[in-house]
Amino acid sequence: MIQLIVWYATLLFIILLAVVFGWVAFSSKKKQDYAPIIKRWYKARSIYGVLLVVLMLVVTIYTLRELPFNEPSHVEGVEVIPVHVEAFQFGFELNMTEFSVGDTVEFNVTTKDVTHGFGVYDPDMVLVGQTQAMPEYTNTFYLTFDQPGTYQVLCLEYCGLAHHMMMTEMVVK
Ligand SMILES: [Cu+2]
Repeated sequence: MIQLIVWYATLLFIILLAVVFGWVAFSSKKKQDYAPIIKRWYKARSIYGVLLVVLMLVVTIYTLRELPFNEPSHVEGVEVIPVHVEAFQFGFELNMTEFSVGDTVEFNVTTKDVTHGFGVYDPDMVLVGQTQAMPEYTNTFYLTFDQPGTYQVLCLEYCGLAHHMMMTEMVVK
């Protein structure tokens, strides 16, 4: 619901911007005494502007073509273990914290209060997966545990005075 409202609001503002831009461009053609002197620089600026628009369009389309980024990213057909994660100031509630090597887990992450991060670190303290914990949203990501040991979960979003103490553990056997 909220996404739909945001989407329509964005669309509305894009149209508004385009209308204002068009109106300014349309009403800026009055002749002035020094027009011939700067005419060719206006031309250069136009070419530069068009080049910029084309470049930005290409970059935008190229970088947005894979949206949404939270599409399932596990191998099709692999059985996943759904785990519910609820972040809060200042900790995490997981309905399951013990797994086996080779398990593919589907973390469904949300928060009770403010926005938090959910970052999973392997036993060598290398970040192996993360997502944002957002109020009223559930963000999903998939992780396959490929080595045994104790995995740390740290909050990756500054969320208050005790943010640095916000962590929990998962054990993989
Ligand atoms: Cu936090």
